[in-house]
Amino acid sequence: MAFPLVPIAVAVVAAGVGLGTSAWFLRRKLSGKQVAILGRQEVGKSTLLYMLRDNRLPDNTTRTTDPIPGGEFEMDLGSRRRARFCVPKDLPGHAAPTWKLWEEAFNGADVVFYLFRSDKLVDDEVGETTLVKEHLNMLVEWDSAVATRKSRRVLLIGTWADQSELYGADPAGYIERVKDLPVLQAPSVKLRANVLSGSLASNGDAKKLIKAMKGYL
Ligand SMILES: Nc1nc2c(ncn2[C@@H]2O[C@H](COP(=O)(O)OP(=O)(O)OP(=O)(O)O)[C@@H](O)[C@H]2O)c(=O)[nH]1
Ligand SMILES: [Mg+2]
Repeated sequence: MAFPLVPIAVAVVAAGVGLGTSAWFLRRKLSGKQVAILGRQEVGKSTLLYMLRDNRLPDNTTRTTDPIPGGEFEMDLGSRRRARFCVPKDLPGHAAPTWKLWEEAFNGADVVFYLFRSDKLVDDEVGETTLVKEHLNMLVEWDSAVATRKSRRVLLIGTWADQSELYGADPAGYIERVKDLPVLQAPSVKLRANVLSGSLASNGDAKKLIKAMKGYL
C-alpha cells in the first residue's frame, strides 16, 4: 500500500509552522514590547530612559552622540496588567545624520515615545515649532510605509513644563493647552497618538509624568 505522502508532508509543515509560531510568540512575550524614544537634543530622552529603568533620575547626563545600549523596564498598568518593555538603544537627538537611526528604531517599535519641549511650543517659538513639525512629518511618513506597517502605540510627550510660568500657575490648564497645540493636531490623528506633558526636572515630577504615560499604554 502506498504511503499518503502529501497529507504527511502537510502535517509536518503545519506542525513546523505551529512550533515556529509559538516559539515566536514566546520570544516576543519574554523580550517584551520594543520601545523607541525619539526627540531633539536635550529634550530628556536619556533622562526618561534612566527614570523608567532605574526608577530615579540620573545624577548627571551627558549628550548622547552615538547610540548606546538602552535598557529594560516593567510597568504595572493596572487591572492586574504588568508589561515588560525593552528600549534597544538610547539614541542621539541631533539632526539629519540621526534620522536613519530613528527610522530603524521607529520601524522596530511597538511603542514610540516622541519627546518635545512643551514650554517652547506653548511660548510659540517658531524654530521649535518648525522642528517638531518636521519630526512629526517624518514619523507620519514612516508610520504609513506599507513595507514596515504594524500597529504601534505612539505617545507625544511634552517635557520641560517646569520652565513655563503657566504650568506653575495652572498645571491642568497647561496640559490642555499642550494637547490643543496646532502643530500636534494633524500628526496626532494620523499617528493615532495621545498627547501628554509634564516635567523630568525632579523625581516627583518624573514619576507623575510616567504615571500619566501608563494611562495610555
Ligand atoms: N528643567 C528640565 N530639565 C530637563 C527636563 N528633561 C530633561 N532635562 C535636563 O535636560 C538635560 C538633557 O537631558 P537628556 O536626557 O540628556 O537629553 P537627551 O534628549 O537625551 O539629549 P541628547 O542625548 O543630546 O539627544 C539634562 O540636564 C536633564 O536633566 C525637564 O523636563 N525639565
Ligand atoms: Mg541622550
